[in-house]
Amino acid sequence: MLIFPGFRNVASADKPSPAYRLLVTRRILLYRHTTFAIHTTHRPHVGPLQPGQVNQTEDPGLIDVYYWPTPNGYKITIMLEECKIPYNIVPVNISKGDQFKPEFLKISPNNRMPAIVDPDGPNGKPIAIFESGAILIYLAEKTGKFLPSNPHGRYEVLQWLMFQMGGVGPMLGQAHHFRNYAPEKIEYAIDRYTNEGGRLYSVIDKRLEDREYLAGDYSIADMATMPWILGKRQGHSLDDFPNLKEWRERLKARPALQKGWSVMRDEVRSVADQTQDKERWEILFGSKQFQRR
Ligand SMILES: N[C@@H](CCC(=O)N[C@@H](CS)C(=O)NCC(=O)O)C(=O)O
Repeated sequence: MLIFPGFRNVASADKPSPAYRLLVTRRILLYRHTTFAIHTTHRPHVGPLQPGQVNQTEDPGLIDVYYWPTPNGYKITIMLEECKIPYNIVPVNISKGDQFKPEFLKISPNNRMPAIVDPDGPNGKPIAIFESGAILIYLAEKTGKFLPSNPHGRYEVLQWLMFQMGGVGPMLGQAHHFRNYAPEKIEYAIDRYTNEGGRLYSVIDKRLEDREYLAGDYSIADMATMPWILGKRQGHSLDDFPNLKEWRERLKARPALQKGWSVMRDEVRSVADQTQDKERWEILFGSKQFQRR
């Protein structure tokens, strides 16, 4: 049974056509009515493949992206669009608990998306990768793009990528949590993470005083950081960080970035992400999240 055959080759068009958007919406509706999307019949290869084992997806050559439209998910679709690599999207509805399915945990033991499975990994052997930073480095090395090969340039990019992975993502994630999702308003936590977010904004703002991108040319460090800069939602006005604001606008003007940043976004907002708030909260932040698996 193939539930998402139409998701393949997402990178083939510059802008999602109305037909594509309709297709995505239909797929998501279908998805909402299935108990399990990352199903073994469609994805029998979940987890590292053994040599000689065949990937039986409809497009066996394409990279599968286990994905939901969130800042960490966008990093990967942005990179794939920038590199013009076609890919399959495999939706992981984190509001409904798909991240806890045993098949997904084989790829991503931390029950977080994004993750990828590339049937054509190093030495032609399949590979599964979780953690967005690791995926970005993998794709950069696979394509030879957006990560310099000279050691100085490479470490410059990697340090800003790690700054995003260890600082910008987690701290602004906590700011979102305490500002938007915590059942009680805890002033100390809200201040702590909003202030830390502001401090990180100003580190980036200063860094961009005399350059266009975080590390040399446009790179995976910019792609990882940009989707996390959300201004008011994080308690800050971008007007207070003019270099950061300009950089964000510069990146937003890139058609590939726009496309990667919009994969499933509107469809999920308008159609699919209507899991009852209480159930969603339990899955993401309550007892469901903390069960031992
Ligand atoms: N460090 C991880 C973080 C990934 C992450 O936090 N993903 C969130 C969505 S943005 C997720 O899958 N959440 C599911 C859950 O909390 O159960 C990465 O960068 O890949």
